[in-house]
Amino acid sequence: MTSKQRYLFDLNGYLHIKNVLSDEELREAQEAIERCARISPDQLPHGRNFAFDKSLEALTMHPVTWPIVKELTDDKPRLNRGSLVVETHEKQTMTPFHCAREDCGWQTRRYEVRNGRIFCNDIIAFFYFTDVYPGDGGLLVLPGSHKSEFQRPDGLFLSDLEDPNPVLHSAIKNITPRAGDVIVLSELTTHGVLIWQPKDRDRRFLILRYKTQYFQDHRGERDTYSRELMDKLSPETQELMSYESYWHDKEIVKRETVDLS
Ligand SMILES: O=C(O)CCC(=O)C(=O)O
Repeated sequence: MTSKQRYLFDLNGYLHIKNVLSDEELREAQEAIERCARISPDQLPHGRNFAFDKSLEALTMHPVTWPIVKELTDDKPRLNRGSLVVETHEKQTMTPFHCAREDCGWQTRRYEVRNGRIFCNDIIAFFYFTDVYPGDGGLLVLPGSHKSEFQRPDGLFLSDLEDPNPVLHSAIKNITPRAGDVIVLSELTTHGVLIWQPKDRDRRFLILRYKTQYFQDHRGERDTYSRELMDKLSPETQELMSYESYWHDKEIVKRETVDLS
């Protein structure tokens, strides 16, 4: 994690990193998601996810995000899930503001700074494959809310979830990544999603969810990938997804960059 990234992540609770993907990485991922989007999600045992193609699986340890994932988890990362999203204007309601502290209890999530490094036990990386422009809708964040000490009053910021053009409170920021950009967000940072406006374009991105390797956040069926899916993954990804003890050092973590075998 660079000192600039560390400063901005600590300040805002998220990072918007531009042009993370090379032209080739972006093209391969876009082709994969296009193939995946042609299959109905109910025909895929776990819906649309990162295991669909190696180009998507490789993003779990992308050279730009890998040092960030390692630092934030204090070198004890575990990939929990990876879902592909294809969102169109047909979704008529916004995703309300939420964060893991509000959803799961303040005791469950941590954001700390120790020895000049940031620790956070629940983070998300959004890899974008299509462009988002101001006015399109999409991701909203409340910068700085990862450090909030007070319960957010009910309905603060937005109450009508079906309003396609709500007036945003000045504390809220609409993030507009372009294809190839990545957003890294602490799950402690309050966020929501505006209704997608364009009728001729959709919003395509990959959600990668990381926790610490000893953090149990099992939500039943939703968090369990089949043996068949796990067997398809490269050994490096299987290691990234494994639960381990507090003391165990994963082999992949010792590497600055990880190529899938
Ligand atoms: O759709 C998005 O941009 C964000 C999804 C979201 O809120 C989440 O994964 O927690």
